[in-house]
Amino acid sequence: MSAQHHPHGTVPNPVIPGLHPDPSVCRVGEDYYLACSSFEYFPGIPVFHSRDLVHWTQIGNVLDRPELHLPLEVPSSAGIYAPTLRHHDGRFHLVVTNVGAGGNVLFTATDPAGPWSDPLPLPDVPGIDPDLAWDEDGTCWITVAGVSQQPVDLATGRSLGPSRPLWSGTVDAQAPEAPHLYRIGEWWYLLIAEGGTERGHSVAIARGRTPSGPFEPCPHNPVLTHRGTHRPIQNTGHADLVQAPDGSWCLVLLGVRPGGGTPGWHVLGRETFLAPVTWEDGWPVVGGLTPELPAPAWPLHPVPEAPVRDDFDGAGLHPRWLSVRRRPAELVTTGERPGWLTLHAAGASLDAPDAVFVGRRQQHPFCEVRALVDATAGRGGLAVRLDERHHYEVEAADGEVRVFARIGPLRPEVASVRVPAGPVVLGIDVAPHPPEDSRTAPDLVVLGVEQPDGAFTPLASLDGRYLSTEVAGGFTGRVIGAYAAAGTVHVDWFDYRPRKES
Ligand code: 6LW
Repeated sequence: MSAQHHPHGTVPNPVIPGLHPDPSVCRVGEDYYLACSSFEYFPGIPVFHSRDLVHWTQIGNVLDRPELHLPLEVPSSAGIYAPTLRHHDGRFHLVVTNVGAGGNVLFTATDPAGPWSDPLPLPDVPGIDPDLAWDEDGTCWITVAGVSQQPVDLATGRSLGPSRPLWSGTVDAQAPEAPHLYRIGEWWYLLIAEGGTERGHSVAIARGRTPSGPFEPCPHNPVLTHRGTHRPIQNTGHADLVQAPDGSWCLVLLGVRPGGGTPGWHVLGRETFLAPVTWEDGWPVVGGLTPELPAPAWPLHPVPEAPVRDDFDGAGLHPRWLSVRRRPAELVTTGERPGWLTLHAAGASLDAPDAVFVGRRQQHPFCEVRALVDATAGRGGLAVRLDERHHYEVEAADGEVRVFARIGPLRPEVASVRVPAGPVVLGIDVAPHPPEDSRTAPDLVVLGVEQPDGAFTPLASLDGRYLSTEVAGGFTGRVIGAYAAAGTVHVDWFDYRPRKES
């Protein structure tokens, strides 16, 4: 996703919009690489490349092999939490927690686009949010949420010493997590998140003379929080420090963009934002974290905008396409009907953990999705998914198009219409709710069908709050895609078009 220049010399923030939480970044010469959590979605752990920390291109996924998929019993929003990505001794190292399916593991690669190694289990490393840092004698220290630390042999995955508690944040703050350790100048800095990943989220830092402390906290902690403010970016935390191309410093971090009336609902998940950092008396000072960042002083390297249309004419799918607990390649194919994506239902609906669903993250507050769907041999269509209990779908089958809304325990059929036999263009518009509408929704999800003359016929306009993280719970955000609930469904093309209001 490229962040295009804005006429008055700013760049949009988030720099990686949509469900891209817990960003971890590393610099290798003039190149930057970043990885994010992916939970139940596969391929897992998306990897991005940038030359300027502003414009990012997804170059692959760490978890992209059939044998690495998640067991069906792993709940949504469990699975792959919070990686740390580092480059050391000529190799990329990534540690991550597979919650509910094995705990902490290490992957390595020479090329961050892949292939990545098999996972090396780290059985002695407890908890979540593992961080990697090496001291001068080459010892690797893994620090985890809580905050505790132990030396680990990365050849065997076994610990080389006991786990020891470190500085664990400011007094009484909940959930000290997302630790990252850095050697900068004469100090070792320990950066953490605290306050929980909701509206109380914050970033705090301490420093010491050794990688294990003792650490003195920064006198102006938290160095970043938006709690208690009206700022449009909320839940700011889970940060990673990185040196910019001009030698200055930045934070990448997660944040959300709530919409609607109180308490506010975020629907895109936790997104990756960028914030400038300066240093005063050996402590970081985080600059303005705003939706329009002043264009950085260093050269920018814009990247091509993602195409609106996926036409499935090629052999595989772009790395942005996701399925649940399994890779899309295990569920769909572009080779059965040339130029079409073919989905064979496995009898599971979107309510099931093994739904045949392939989608892409919603990355804009408002967007339009259209797809040409041939369900003459089955039943399926387009869906906006939060999890198995929160999704809206427009479904074609047997010359009929129907809209369903799954909200917690409820799954009413909301609308239906007869359509001519054969392929049909289904559509989902995520639109601002009209100001005169007192529903204070963050958005309206409008599901419908295109008539043969191209006119879009809305069948249902549903309140978007029920597909928000505040309602569904968990750690993800919306994914919009195609599914098959019965038989075989073919998709000729899939259009995702941002709406300018965003
Ligand atoms: C992650 C923790 C957090 O492990 O949420 O925002 C958890 N912070 O650090 C899942 O993303």
